[in-house]
Amino acid sequence: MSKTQQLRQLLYSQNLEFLLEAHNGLSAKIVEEAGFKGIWASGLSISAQWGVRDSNEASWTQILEVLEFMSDVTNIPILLDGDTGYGNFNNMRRLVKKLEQRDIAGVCIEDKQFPKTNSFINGKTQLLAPIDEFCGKIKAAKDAQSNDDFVVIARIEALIAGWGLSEALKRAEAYAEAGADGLLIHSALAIPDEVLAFQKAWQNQLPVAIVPTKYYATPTTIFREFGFAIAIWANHLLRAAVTNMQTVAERIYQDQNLLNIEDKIVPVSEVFRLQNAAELLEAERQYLPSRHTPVRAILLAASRGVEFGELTADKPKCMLTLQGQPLLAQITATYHKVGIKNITVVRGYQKAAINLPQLCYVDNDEYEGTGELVSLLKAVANVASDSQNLIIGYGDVLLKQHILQLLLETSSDFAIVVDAKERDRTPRIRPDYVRCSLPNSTQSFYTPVYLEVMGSTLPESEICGLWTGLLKVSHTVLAPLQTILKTLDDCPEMHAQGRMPHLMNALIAQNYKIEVIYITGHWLDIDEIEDILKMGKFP
Ligand code: SPV
Ligand code: MG
Repeated sequence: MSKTQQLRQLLYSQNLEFLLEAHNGLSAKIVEEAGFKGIWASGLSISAQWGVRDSNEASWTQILEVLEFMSDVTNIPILLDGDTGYGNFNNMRRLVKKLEQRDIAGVCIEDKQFPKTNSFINGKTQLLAPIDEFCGKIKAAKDAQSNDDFVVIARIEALIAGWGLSEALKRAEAYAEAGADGLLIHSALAIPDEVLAFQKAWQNQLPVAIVPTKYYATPTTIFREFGFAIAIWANHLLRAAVTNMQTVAERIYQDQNLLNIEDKIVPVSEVFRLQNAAELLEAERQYLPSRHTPVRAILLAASRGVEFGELTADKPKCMLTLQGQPLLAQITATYHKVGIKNITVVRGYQKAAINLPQLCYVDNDEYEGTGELVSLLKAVANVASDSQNLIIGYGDVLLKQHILQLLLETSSDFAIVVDAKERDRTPRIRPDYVRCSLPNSTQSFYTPVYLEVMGSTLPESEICGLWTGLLKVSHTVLAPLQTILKTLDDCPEMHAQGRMPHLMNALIAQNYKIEVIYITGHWLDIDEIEDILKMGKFP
């Protein structure tokens, strides 16, 4: 049932129904969860939660914004306390249109002058609207609604302003005639006598709502017996919030600690529940699959870096310091920035010198007589049955975080990052060149590109770029990866000298597809002293 149909049903049901006040999305949700069938969007409460007066100080569009939050998080109808309609008949028409757009089920307008004052502040001095003018406003509202079920309630303030029962009844007749769907009769007395007298005389020609704020001690059965349609508990969540906020604020101020209040307030998990945080986590699983499969990294850092001579006498090159920070710390910081916290570093040469916190370590103590595939095999053995995707990289390659981000976003089982520009550079020591299904081009931007072969001695004309040392392996292929590494390791030559390109080519030989992500620059392989100098300029 639509929200407008629900409110209409509450108004016309044979039972006494109840609305509870809400003043924002959170309180609206709390009203619904408590079991109420409808919400009173109270002008007093909404203005008070902003710390302003109930005198039209907040603009009507600000009210609309709150209503939108309230409506979005609830499935029960909202009846807006629309004050005097925020202007004349014309403002009223626009209000109705905007309320319908936000799925607000109805509006209650009161027959006072704009700007209104709360009925409990000097009510007797308040000016009523001329009857004919207010009837015009009701008609305008009814003509403006595009949904037949939208409800317009006319609120009579004659008792508040001291004009007595006959004036209230006269107005009731006129408002019913003008097309109101229901009436609200308001009274500031501490006893219900005024509203009961009205109801007795009115004889339910239209359903009548009441607001028992002042005559709160009246038993609800009386309202039922008198046939009122709706009782509105108009400001009680706002007042409850004030009571609790004052108590808690004073307590924390005095104690300067939280010990006395922690068990008196809801845990943050309850706030998360009310915000429906669980739905977002679920949606993220559906819409952000690759980014939200947890990812770990393995960084290969077992070699000394002989090219650095004395600099690496007592530490491996990944621990060379520049600008006060070891190279490895700079590299792992980039991984951390993209959310990869679980990083395993494979140590070998001078392993005790690699002692950064927050990293896991695997040691390849045979690093002198083995190739890097042995290091990788040792690390992969620990993660082969993992449900996390894996990024394999080097402990001496600096990168900008967007490069890792690109890898994280691919859904391919295997993916590598290739620098398309590096093919033009002077050859390095053992460059890992690649030939791919497509060179870097506009076409490769929207067509998947796959690795065909990786090696240091590819013919110049075939080279599409230089591998950056980054490989992504999805968790679903960790077990086959381990098997292939073991098979390679069984070959003595590979055990002694196997490098990552051998692994890539072995994967291709077994028909695995390795997606290629092209980049140009923004990474730095620290291979020689000259590279260390470039590190200072690496942004
Ligand atoms: C409100 O809740 O803002 C009302 C009811 O209009 S009363 O405050 O009693 O006027
Ligand atoms: Mg009000």
